[in-house]
Amino acid sequence: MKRKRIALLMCILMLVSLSLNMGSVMAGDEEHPEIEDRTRDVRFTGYFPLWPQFFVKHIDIVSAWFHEDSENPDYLYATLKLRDLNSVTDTLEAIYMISWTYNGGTYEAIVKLHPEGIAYGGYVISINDGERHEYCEGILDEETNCITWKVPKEILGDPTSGEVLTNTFAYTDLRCTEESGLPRIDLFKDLTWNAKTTQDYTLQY
Ligand SMILES: [Ca+2]
Ligand SMILES: [Ca+2]
Repeated sequence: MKRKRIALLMCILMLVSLSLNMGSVMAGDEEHPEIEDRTRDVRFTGYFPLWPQFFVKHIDIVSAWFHEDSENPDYLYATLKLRDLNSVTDTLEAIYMISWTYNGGTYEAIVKLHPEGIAYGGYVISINDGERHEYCEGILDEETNCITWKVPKEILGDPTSGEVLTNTFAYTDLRCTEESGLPRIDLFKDLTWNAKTTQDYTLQY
């Protein structure tokens, strides 16, 4: 009887320790992305297959995932991984975006890069009742080829644990800059309509 009690006590201690450890781990990661896109699939104007692809690899989406940090529970992190991210573009404007819907609203986290560097470090457009632009930090990391947005959850109306972000989607676009005076049409695009996987994200905190 005594042995059984000790075994039960040890099981409880192990479960408590496990749940404490899980609380400090960032949810969502590169190994389990919400979106896994195909590579070498950038298209001319978004519609026509393109070959070769080497000159557009900086807008080729590899994957995208959401994550959170138990020590910063007021933020939602959204990360977009490219095949070969450059923080400076050659001549064109590069647009990077992750979008999702939550509570009837659509949200788009965006970063724009220009030939001279970052044009917009990051912002979120909330398309609920008309567009609302909110600044949020966009972090570029050329080593990991990732852009990460640090989205204050208050922009989304302070969602709580267990609520779900749906219609997750990512998109990149190369087009002429405003300064060029050329038509601002979309020249090269990668969208995740053809992704291998697209999943919802359940908020952890
Ligand atoms: Ca791609
Ligand atoms: Ca794609």
